[in-house]
Amino acid sequence: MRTIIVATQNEGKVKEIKKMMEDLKVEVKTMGEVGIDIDIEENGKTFVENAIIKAETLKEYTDAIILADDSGLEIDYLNKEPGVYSARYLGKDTSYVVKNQMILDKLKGVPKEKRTARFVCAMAAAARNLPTLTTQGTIEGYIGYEAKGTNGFGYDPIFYVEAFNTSTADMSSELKNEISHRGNALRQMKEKLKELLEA
Ligand code: ITT
Repeated sequence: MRTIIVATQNEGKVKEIKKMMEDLKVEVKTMGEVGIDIDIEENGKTFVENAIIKAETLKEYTDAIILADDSGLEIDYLNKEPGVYSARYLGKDTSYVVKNQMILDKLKGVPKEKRTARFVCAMAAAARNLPTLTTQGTIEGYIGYEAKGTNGFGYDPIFYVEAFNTSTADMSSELKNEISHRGNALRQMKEKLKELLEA
């Protein structure tokens, strides 16, 4: 059975990705589980560039397929910030309770129609002697007026989806995976990987 290593240090991403890969006939491992501990400089200008940097750097350390995720939140009122800097925005070690409150403060008094935002997720799958595959998914929403919900991670408590009138932190993991940027990117990647694994 082929092994896929999920190339992320972010536990929130690991949880979501592992759950969505349960139906693939592959062994899914984290970097921690296979003893790879490398800090990669994400100096790309786009989500896709960064996902490729992560996957292609790590493929040199293993015979397995590396699956990397680079994602983030674009807030239109803040000129699409934090974007590719989402993990580092307002300080890498600042808690998300504080970061989310700081964003709510920046958008104080801004009407709903100007609070539009989206999560973007780029995925790259790379392995030695194979062409690198990439996909991208997005989910449109808006920055709410208060943090809500305890599921998910990162900016989920302030990212609201119109159709559900609540935040992605206030949704079950099943629902979030069904509609999210990551779910969308991973479903496309699974299709591409299936072709590759069956070839
Ligand atoms: P790795 O590079 O190790 O994967 P990271 O957290 O540094 O972990 P990114 O550079 O891709 O990953 O930054 C993504 C950030 O965007 C993440 O830390 C969150 O703050 C935010 N983010 C991405 N997807 C999210 C989601 O589904 N829900 C909430 N926040 C999300």
